[in-house]
Amino acid sequence: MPLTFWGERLMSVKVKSAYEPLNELTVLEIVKDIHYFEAAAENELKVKEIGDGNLNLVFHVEHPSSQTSLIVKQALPYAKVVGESWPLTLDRARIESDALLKQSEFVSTLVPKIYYSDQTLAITIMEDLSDHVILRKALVEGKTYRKLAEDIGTFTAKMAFYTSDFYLHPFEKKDQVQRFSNPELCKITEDLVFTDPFFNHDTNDFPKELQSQVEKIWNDKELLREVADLRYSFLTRAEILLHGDLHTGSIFVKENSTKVIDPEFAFYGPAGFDIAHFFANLALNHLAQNVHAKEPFHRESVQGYLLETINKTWMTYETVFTNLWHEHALDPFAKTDGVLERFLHKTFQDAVGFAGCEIIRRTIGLAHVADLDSIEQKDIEVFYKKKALELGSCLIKYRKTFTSITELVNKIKDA
Ligand code: SR1
Ligand code: MG
Repeated sequence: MPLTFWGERLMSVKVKSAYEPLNELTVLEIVKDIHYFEAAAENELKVKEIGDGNLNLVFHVEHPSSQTSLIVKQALPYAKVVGESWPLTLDRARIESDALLKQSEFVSTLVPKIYYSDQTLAITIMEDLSDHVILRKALVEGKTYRKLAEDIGTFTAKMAFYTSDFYLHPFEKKDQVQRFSNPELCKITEDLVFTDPFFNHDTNDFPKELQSQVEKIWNDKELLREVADLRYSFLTRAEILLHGDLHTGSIFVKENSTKVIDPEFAFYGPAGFDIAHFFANLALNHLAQNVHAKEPFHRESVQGYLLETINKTWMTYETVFTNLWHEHALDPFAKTDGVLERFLHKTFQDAVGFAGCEIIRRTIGLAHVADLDSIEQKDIEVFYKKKALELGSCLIKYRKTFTSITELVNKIKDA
C-alpha cells in the first residue's frame, strides 16, 4: 500500500507491511524510518505512550537535547474504553488524517500539522502540542482562554461554509460526502448520543440516586419525539464536513492558541452539530463550577467567562459565515433576502437540541465528562447531574422556542 507523507521533507518509505499494535520500541523504528529527526538524534529519542482517550494509542516521541518532538497516534481495531469485545474500524485513522488535511486548507492555524500517515498501520504522525493543555482539564481547574471563542467560532464557521453546497460545486460536494463516509464512528454517536441514554440500555451508566430522573426521561414521549427528529437529522442531513466529536477534550489550548484535534468522527452531517457539542460541554462545566470554584468571586468570574464564550462563539460563527456567504456563495438563492438568515436560524435551533442530547448522554450514557464525575461528594454530584438532565431535556424539547444566543446563555446560567 502506498504511503503518504506531508511536511517539509516529502518522502515515501515503507515501514511495515501489515497492521500491528505499536509499542514504544516499534514506534521508535517507524520514527527512524521516516527520518523526521536528524540521524545523530535517533539514538537519543525518548518514547512514551500518553493516550488517555477512549479509542487510540498515542505516543510522544522526543529528542530532549534539541527539544524536537512529535506525536504518533495509532487506531486500535477495537474501542479501548470497552476492550476487544467492541471491534472498530481502522479506517478512522484515514478519516482523521483526511479531515486534518481538509481543515488545514481553511483553518490551518487551528489544527495540528500532519507529518506522515499510513493506512496499513492506521497511524498519523503529527505536530506535538504538549506545550498546550486539554481544554476540559484546564476548565475544570478554572482556567480561562481569551481567544477560545473567536477561534472555535471561526473554525466551525469556516469549515461549515467551505465544505457546504453553498460554496462547493455539487459534484465536488458529493465526492467529499463519499470520502468522509464514516459509518462505524457515526454508529457510535447514533447509539451513544441519540439512542441508548433515552432507553433502558445496558451501556448507560448513572448513580442509582438518579434512577427516577432517568425514568422520567425514558417516559417523556414529547422529549423522545424531539430526540427522534434530532437523531434523524444526524442520520440523513449531509450538510457540512463535521469534526464529529467537538467536545472540550478534543481541543488543546494555551494562552493565545487553540488547536482542534482528533477528528476521527468526521463525516458530512447537520450544520449545528459541532458547535452544539462545544456549547454542551461548556454548559456542563458551568454547572460543575458551582462545586469546583470554591471562592465566590472566582466562581462568578469563571462562570461569566463560560457564558461569554458561548455567546461570542456564536456571534463569531454568524459573522464569519455571513461574510463568507456574501463574498463566495455560489448558491443561486444566495442573494435572495432571508435565505442566509433562515439557514443560520435553523442551524442555531438544531444546535440547541443537539446540545441537549450531548448534555444528557454525558450525564447518564456510556462516556461521561470529568467536569461532573470529578465532584467528590456523592450527593452534590447527583444534585448537579439532575440539573444537567433538566437542562438537557429543556434544550431538546423547547429548542424551537430559542430565537437568540442570549436566550440560550440565560437558560444555561439559570440551570
Ligand atoms: C466508545 S467511544 C465513546 C466516546 O468517546 C468519543 O470521544 C466520542 O465522544 C464517543 O461517543
Ligand atoms: Mg477523541
